[in-house]
Formats: sequence, C-alpha cells, structure tokens
Amino acid sequence: MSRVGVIVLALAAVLAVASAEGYDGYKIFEILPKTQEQNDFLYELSKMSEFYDFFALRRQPNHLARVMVNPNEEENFLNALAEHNLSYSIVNDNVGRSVEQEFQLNKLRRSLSPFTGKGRLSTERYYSHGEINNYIEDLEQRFPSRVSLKTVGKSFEGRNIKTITISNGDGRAGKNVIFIDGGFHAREWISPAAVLYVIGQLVENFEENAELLLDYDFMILPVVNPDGYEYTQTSTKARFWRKTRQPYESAGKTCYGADPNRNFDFHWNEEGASSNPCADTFAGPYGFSEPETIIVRDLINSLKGRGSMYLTVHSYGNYLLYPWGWTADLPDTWEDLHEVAMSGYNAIFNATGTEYTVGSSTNVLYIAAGASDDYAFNAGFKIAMTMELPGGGKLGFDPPASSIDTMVKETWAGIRAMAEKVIEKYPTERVEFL
Ligand code: 0X9
Ligand code: ZN
Repeated sequence: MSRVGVIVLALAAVLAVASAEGYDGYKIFEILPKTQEQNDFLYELSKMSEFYDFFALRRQPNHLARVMVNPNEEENFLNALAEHNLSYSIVNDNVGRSVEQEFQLNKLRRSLSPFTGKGRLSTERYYSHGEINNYIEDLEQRFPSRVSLKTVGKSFEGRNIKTITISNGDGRAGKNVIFIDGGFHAREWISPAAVLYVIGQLVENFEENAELLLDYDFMILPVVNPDGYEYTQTSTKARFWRKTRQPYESAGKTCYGADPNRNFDFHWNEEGASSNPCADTFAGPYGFSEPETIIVRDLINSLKGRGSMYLTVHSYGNYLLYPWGWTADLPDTWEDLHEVAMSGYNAIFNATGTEYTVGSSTNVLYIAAGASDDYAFNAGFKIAMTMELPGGGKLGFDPPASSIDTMVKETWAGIRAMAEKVIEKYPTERVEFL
C-alpha cells in the first residue's frame, strides 16, 4: 500500500478510537466584537485564565476573537455573551477529542518517519527537543567549518539548551549577527519547526543562501522553553501549556511556570501580564526568574554592537510585530522596523498569498510588557521582531503535520527577505588590514 494509503487507513482508525480526556468538554468559540465596550468585556474575561484561554484577542474591535472555554464556565459565558449582545460560532465542540486524535496521528507520523539522529530532518512531523538537539549536533559533525554549537545553559528541569551559530566558514570574526529563536511558548509547535527549516536552509542548502552569510552570522536557538514544549508533546492534558515549568506557590496551591514572554526585566509586569502564578501570562515573581529567559537575555547582551536583528518566532495569528509592546508609543526608528517587516510581508504574500498584519505590538495586537522583543530592541538590536505564524488544525496550535512543509517554506521566504533587508541596511563594517 502507498504511504498515503497507510496514513488514510490509520487516520480512520484513529478517528474511530480516539477518546476524549483532559480537555473533555472544552469548546473553542469565535466571537466578533463590534464595539470597544464589547472588546473590553472580552478583555476582562481573558483575565480569568482558569476558565478562558484566549488564542486571539486584539486591542481594537472588529477582529475575530477565539477563546477556549472550560465546560464548568460555559453557561456563565453564554449568558454573559447574550448580555453584551455578542453572537458567536463554535469552531471546536470537543477539544479533548481533537487533542486525542492529534496525539494518535503524531504517534503514527513518528513511526512512519523516524529520525535516526543523523542526516536531514523531514518536514513531515513535529520533533521532540531531544531530536532537535540531535539534529543540530549532527550538523556540527557534518559541517564543522560552518556550524558551531554551544550549550548555553539548562532549563529548569535540566534540559540542555543549545545555540547553533552558522557562518560561511571564512574565519572572519566580528560579523554582524541575526539572532533567531523559537519555542518560547510551549504549545506553539510550528515555531520550532519553522526555525529548524531556517537552520536547514542556511546549513544544508548553503550554496543557495551563501549571499546571506557573506558578511553576517546567524545565531539560532530553536527551543527556548524545552520543558514546556516536551510537556505539551507528552501529555494530552497539557496540549495548551504555554509557560515554563518552575513551580510557584499561590494561596496554598502549587502552580507551574511563568510566561517567558512576560519575564524580561524591561518594564516588567507593567501591562498585559499577571501577578497570579496560576495565570497563563504570569510574569514571574520578578524579572528573569526563569533560567530560560536568563539564557536569552545573556545571549542578547553578548551580541551588543553586532546584533542587527532579533527575530522571535511564535504562533498564531499572522502578525509581524515590532516594538513597542509595553506602550502604544512608537520608537523613533519605527520606519526602519516597518520597512523590514514589510519586506517579510511582501515575500510571504508573493510566495503563497498568505497575508500578515504588520505594526507595533501594542497597536495591532495588545499591550504586553516584559517580552523578549522589547528587551532586545532596548539592548541595542536595530531591528526586533515577533513573527506570529499562521494557525491551523482543529486547535489553532496544531497545523496538521501535512501542512508543516508549506508553512515553514513560506515562513522561510519571509525570514529570508527580512534578513536580506537587514543585511542591506546594516552592513558589517569591513576592517581592512594593510
Ligand atoms: O503575547 C505574546 O507573548 C505574543 N503573542 S502569543 O500569542 N504568541 O503569545 C506577542 C508578543 C508581542 N510582543 C510584545 N508584546 N512585546
Ligand atoms: Zn507565543
């Protein structure tokens, strides 16, 4: 039987046996707030994170909001929507079942495309943190003159966090650097997948991309939050986990993790973050309370003077966001940020027709302080950008494995174009030795 045939048969079996668990009874709703009052009401709901998980909610009305609702709250939720004259549609009426099906399918994909720890990675499935580390270690073995790995620290649970630095192997030190990271938020699986594809292009497809590496190096950290990432990949009950995994006590109860993208000590916990350890946007007890954010901070600081672009890849919602995220004010150089973002926008639109929204985080999405992009920009990176890749699948965070390939390729088109623009705008100064 063909490979596709095997997948189709197995898919039918999975759909038949999948049982709901963990997110049993949870539903995902889509709502269109038409007034600022309606929007503000949804924003208030979003603070009740034990009941509501907003995957999409913007600062301004007239954009579709998406929220996953705890079944114990559903009745209150529907009543409150009615009170506020908000209509809704249900986009997923059994999240538990969808998660179960997704896990079964991933298991199948793993057995159909195993990774031996050597050679190329396919775009046919999502990889574990261990596999990702194996892959970049193997790249260092295979391309020692162009690739160097560094273990930059350990996650809270003790996983090795590694950067891969990619050059053209000419031995020239002091080139400007583009720093890219992925996997900040555990559930955003497409992010490490996209970052891995970038690594593959720069290393294994070097000839085609040599121009990018002539005067520039790339430093890449594929999974910032490996504890959270592994948690979402190994437990159906944790598919929507977002944060790190360090425990915190709150009113006699233990809650886990801080939102790594609220934990940077720059306007820390001022806006759009929570002081409640059980909330999804918990800023941490203080800035840089998490080993994972300390690692990113130190990398950013180590690139002072050479860091041209900091790009952090998240999902979902199709946004190219630039500073600031802590205030609605725009930075003095916002036109440069916009120009770079637009080069990404155009490249993606031309490649596939996919559209992104471009603008400052606070103005086009929502205010949220303590994020890595603002920190990097303040630390001197000329360009800092958060790229929110498109959603997909029944959960939003689960583009089916069959669409990973298309998504990471279009993302690469955008990243490549932004890198070209940055390299043109901020050339590495050539030191001539006479
Ligand atoms: O809220 C976030 O951390 C990011 N969105 S996500 O859905 N992936 O969680 C957006 C961060 C934008 N940047 C700043 N607010 N500085
Ligand atoms: Zn994110």
